[in-house]
Amino acid sequence: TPKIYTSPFPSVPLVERSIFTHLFFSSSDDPNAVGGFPGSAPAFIDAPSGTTLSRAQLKQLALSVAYGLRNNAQTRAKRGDTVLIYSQNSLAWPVVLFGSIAGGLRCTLANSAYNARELAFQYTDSGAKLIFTSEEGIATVKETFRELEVSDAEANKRIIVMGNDLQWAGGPAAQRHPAAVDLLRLEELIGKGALKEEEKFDGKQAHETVYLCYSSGTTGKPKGVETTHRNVTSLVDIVKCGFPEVKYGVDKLLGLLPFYHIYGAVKLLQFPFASGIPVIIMTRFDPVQFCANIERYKITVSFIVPPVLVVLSRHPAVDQYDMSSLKILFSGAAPLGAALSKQVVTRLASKSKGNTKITMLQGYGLTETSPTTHLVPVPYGERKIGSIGALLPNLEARLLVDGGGDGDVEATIGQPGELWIRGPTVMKGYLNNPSATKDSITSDGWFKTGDIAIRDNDGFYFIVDRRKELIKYKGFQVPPAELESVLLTHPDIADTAVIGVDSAKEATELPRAYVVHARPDTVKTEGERNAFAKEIQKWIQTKVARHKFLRGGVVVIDIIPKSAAGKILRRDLRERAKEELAG
Ligand code: 4UW
Repeated sequence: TPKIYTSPFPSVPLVERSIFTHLFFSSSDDPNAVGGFPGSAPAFIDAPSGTTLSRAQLKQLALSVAYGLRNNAQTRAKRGDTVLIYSQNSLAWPVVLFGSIAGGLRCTLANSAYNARELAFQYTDSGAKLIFTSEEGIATVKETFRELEVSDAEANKRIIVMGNDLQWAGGPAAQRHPAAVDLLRLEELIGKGALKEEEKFDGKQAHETVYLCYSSGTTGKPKGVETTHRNVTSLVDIVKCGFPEVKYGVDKLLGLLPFYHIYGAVKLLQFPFASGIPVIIMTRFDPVQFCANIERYKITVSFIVPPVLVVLSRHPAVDQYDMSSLKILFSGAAPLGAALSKQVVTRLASKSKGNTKITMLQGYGLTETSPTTHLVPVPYGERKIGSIGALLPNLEARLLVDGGGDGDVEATIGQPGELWIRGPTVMKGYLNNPSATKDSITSDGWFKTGDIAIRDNDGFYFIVDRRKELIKYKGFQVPPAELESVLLTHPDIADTAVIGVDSAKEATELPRAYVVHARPDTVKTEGERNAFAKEIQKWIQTKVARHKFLRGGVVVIDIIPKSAAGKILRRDLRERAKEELAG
């Protein structure tokens, strides 16, 4: 019989509603409340200008954008259509996201560093009709449509600019991109009417797909993850139990992680709103602005990734700003080293002569689990350093070791095994990909994470290894299969394999490519090999987004190690890389 672990937290009741209804309409709402908190309370704040959207304003704007998207002569969006959002963080983001979902649309969230090829893939694969883009993204979006052989006139009808101009929110004006003149702007969708329909399909919507974030899962290229309304409403409700000390009227969150990644989309745009907590939006991570905003807005909580801690452990800005308001730093998306974590806590405490007592916490999750499955509650911060925490309520977990022919067998306490998760936050599946879905979710609903974990006697989990081929650069997914297919388009590359190597200095993995030259006699000397490796490292920068650059190096080899079945032996390459980098 399988050993099924449950959560130490009591189960919470879950709802069958749309995300929009769940967040914006609470049964206890008096006329001045929005989602259980005063409508006048701040929801999102643009860090540089201080422009604030209250909860009531956001609700109004979302219903207005929903109406605009459905009724604008150019967009004419229909329920179930997909919109792609391609923008760095901004105050327009929550308006676009909640406006789209209020209107019954699906959203596919794209990395704002993507190039035209990467964007074209996601646009096509997700079946998107429209693209919301920041001013900065316009050129790439236009190039994307050219790549897809869509005429300029037609392309212009499919683009909506979510610009830096915040006049629609009572904020400052900003220069518009010259290429934006022909394009529809978010502002033009606002104020034409308000959608009243959302309640009509509310219950029915619960199990429909609402988000399509992309993840490579355990193998292969990025796939659209079908996240339903119920996945997200469940996540928002079950994750609250991990933050009983995060309170309305007291706490403020810094929103610096990208909203297009599931971690930001759910933990910054939805969970805080559901808890009545304002989020101060930063466009991107900048060490000085990070510290300055903590001082200026008296930030109490920040969700981060491990490389941010590296910066906080060293950067002089930490000494120049008052960061004593900060209570909780919450890390996820990549492994967090205990030493680094202690170093930052000690530095922040000593600089304020002990006034700053920060609790470093960790959470774990995947795009496929909407995302959080584990987190460390505050009282355990110090005792369980390095742990991803305890299983969240309403979820079940199993740990399985490869039984070697006997199928999968359960790991014993302290023994590493692959983590499987079952529960209401597990995705519906991969979009238009039944075989990948079948490989990752068993017939009785267990999702296989591809991560190797240990569970201790207290029910705390530790990630110790990864079974899947995925590489994580600073929390971003780098699917090796995608890089390999790009590398194979280079005329001088006959074969290749990409793996991740650890950089302790930057607290991240770095993608490293092994390449076989198409004409081996031209790379006989060490000098020739190095020159070719450098050339490839440069070349890839013209082909992929920044987080996929081959920062871990390029190595020319004679043959890629493969199994009899032709599978790349990545473990062998990882061992080899360790030796190369040590020597
Ligand atoms: N330690 C080691 C970790 C950890 C980790 C993730 O890009 P995705 O699909 O998704 C994410 C989600 C991160 C996240 C979600 C919710 C949350 O509360 C939180 O804590 C703050 C973080 O990154 O990548 C999923 C893969 O990323 C690795 C792991 O390999 C997983 O399969 N990963 N968190 N704490 N590894």
